[in-house]
Amino acid sequence: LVASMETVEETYIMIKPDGLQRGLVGEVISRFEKKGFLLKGLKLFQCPKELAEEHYKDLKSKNFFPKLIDYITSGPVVCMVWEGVGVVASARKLIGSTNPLQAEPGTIRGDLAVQTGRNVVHGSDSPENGQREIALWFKEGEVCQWTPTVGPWLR
Ligand code: RTP
Repeated sequence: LVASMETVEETYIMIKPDGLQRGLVGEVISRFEKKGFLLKGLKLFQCPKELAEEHYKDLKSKNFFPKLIDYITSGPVVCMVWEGVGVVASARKLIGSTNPLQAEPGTIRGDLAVQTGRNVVHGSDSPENGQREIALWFKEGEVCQWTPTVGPWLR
């Protein structure tokens, strides 16, 4: 096997309240599984306002910030940690553009969403933010370190 040039990374992926309520949890998880990434953390969670504000702190000055916080805290979200070679950028590609109308068909948002303010899923935008967000959403011990026994085909 030729080893990949990319490094193994972790990213924080979150199914937003609309994704959960529309019954898209299996669909979203399935896309990451089929791609070949490794699920290391998974939980259903009602996000407190303070955590949503911390998560999206870089967007605090935006006019849509209050609406965004209301949206993210409107019901439970599904929090996930996915590991893999180049997973941060690849997950962003699988998710598609922020505005679902501009997202390519074949992406999660391109296939499953219409509105920017209801765009189903979040993915970290850098490995550094991935680590920051994992630490924010998961407690110590909630993220599993494990290796599948099927072989190193995708890693
Ligand atoms: P995310 O962080 O959720 O993965 O989204 P993103 O990087 O694609 O987009 P970002 O610019 O970081 O915005 C975060 C989320 O805020 C909502 N948003 N609403 N004009 C608007 O009403 C507006 N713009 C952004 C979206 O839910 C977006 O995913």
